[in-house]
Amino acid sequence: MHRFFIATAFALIATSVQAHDFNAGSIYVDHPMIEEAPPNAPVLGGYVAIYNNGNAEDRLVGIDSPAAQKVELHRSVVTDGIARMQPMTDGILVPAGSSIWVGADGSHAMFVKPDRRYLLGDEVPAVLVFEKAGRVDVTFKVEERSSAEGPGHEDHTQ
Ligand SMILES: [Cu+2]
Repeated sequence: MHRFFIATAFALIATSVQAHDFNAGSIYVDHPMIEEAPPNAPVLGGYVAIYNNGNAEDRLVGIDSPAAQKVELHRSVVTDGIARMQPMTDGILVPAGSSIWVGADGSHAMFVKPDRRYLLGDEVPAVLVFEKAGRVDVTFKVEERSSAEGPGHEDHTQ
């Protein structure tokens, strides 16, 4: 009994210290982060790794955040030598038993008109909306620009 309590307490502590991954059924969300932006930046770029451990595909259809006027899924594409951002209106498919990174191939979550400036270490609340898994509460942590390298870097393995 006592040992169980201690183990539980440790688990709670570990969860609250790291608090950088989120579970919802077969969907596992790792390390949502936003790149630190200069003052008065009209938009913030968000990135996140999503794993689907189930045997049915799911789809990230949108992101809500009380900290921004709206959040759009974008992909940066270069046409005729000009970089443009295209809305990903169909969302992003997360195949069964697979993972995606919002950040790959120019994709990103664009937080439009943030309600204030967010600094390194700040947390930005958001809800990832999935077709099947539904609404998953997460927090995007504000990090330095250089850390948007995708899953597998530094602390992802811990
Ligand atoms: Cu964008």
